[in-house]
Amino acid sequence: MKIETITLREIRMPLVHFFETSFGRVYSRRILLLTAGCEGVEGWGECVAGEDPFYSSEWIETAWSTIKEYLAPAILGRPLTAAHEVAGLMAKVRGHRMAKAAIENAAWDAEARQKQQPLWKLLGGTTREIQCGVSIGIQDSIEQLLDRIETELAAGYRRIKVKVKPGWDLNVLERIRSRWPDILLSCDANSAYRLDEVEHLRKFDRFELLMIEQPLWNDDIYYHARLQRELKTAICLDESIRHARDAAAALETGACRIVNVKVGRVGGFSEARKVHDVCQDNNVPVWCGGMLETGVGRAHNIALSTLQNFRLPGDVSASRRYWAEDIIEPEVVVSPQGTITVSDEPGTGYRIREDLIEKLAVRKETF
Ligand code: OSB
Ligand code: MG
Repeated sequence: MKIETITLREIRMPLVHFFETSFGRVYSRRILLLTAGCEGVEGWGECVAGEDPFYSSEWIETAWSTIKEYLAPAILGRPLTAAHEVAGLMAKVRGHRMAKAAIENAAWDAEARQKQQPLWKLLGGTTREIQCGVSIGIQDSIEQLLDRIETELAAGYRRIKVKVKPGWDLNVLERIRSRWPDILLSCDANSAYRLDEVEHLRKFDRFELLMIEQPLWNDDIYYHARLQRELKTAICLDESIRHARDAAAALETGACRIVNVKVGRVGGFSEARKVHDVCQDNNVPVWCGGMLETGVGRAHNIALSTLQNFRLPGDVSASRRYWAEDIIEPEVVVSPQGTITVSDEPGTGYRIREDLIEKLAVRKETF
C-alpha cells in the first residue's frame, strides 16, 4: 500500500456537557481529523491533542504543523507492506506522538478497508464485546455529580471514574461510597498531587477504589513507585506511559498495578499493542482510556479494546454522552448491560459522515 495524500481538517464541536479535570474545564472541542488517501480507499484518523498543552505538551497547533512539515513528507508516496511500518518512517521525529498516531491510525483504517477486514481483527482482537465505564468530570456541586453518577449507573455502565483534585476528593468519594457501597469506582487526579501528600493520599484507601489514576507528576515513574509502596489502592498510570518501554519500567519498579492505554498518547496502534503486550506478559490488566473523541477516534478505541488484556471497563462510552450529533453513523451506543458489540463489517463498521464534517470544518489542507 501507499499513502498518496493526507488531508487535515479542523472541526469545532460543542460538548453536550462541559468536562472538567484538575487542569481545567472545556465546553467545546477543536478536533483535528486526518484522511489518508491510499490507492482509491480512504483511511480516517483523529488526533487526540487538546485545545491547550495541559494534558500533554502537544496541542492541536503543534500537531497540525508537525504533520504538515515533517510527518506527512516522511510517509507520502512511500511503499508500505502494512500500516504498522508507518511508525518506523516517522521515528526520526521525537515525541509528537498524538500527531503520529493520527497518521498511523488512518493507515490502519485504510489497510482494513483495503483488505475488507474488520479493523479489530486486523489488530488482533479476540472478543466482540467490550466493557464500558464512564469518566465524570468535576462538577459545580457534589449533588450534581451524584445525579450524573445515578444516570450513568442506570444506563448500565460498569465502572464509574471521577476526576479528583485537592479540595474535590475525600469529601466527594465519601458521599459516593455512602450512597453506592459496592460499585466499581475509581478516580483520576491528572497529576494534581505531590509525594509529600502521601498521608492525604493514604486516606483514599478506605474507599476500596479499583484504582487511583495518575496521582503524581505527568512525566514521573520513580516517585509513583515510592507512592505505590505506601498505598493499598492500586495506582494506574496514564500520562506517564508514553511507550512500551515506559510500561516495562513502571511494572519493573512497581509504579503501578494497572495501565491506561490511550492510542494517541503512545503514538499509534502499533505502540499501543506493544504496551498491551508488555502488561499482559506481566499479568497486569489494561483498559482503554478516552480523550473526548468524536466517533472517528471512538471507533478506533473500540477496535483496540477487543485485544485480550483489556480486562477492565474502559473510558469508551456512548456518543450521546459527548455530542448532540456524532460524525459517524450509526453513532456509538452502549447496551443496558454496559457493553459495546463490535461490528463484523470491514473497517471500523461505522460510516464517516463526510457531509457533516465538511460543514463543521473551519480549516482544511491537503498534502
Ligand atoms: O485523564 O483520562 C484522562 C479527558 C481528557 C484528557 C484526559 C483524560 C480525559 C478523560 C475523559 O478522563 C475520558 C473520556 O470520556 O473520553
Ligand atoms: Mg487519565
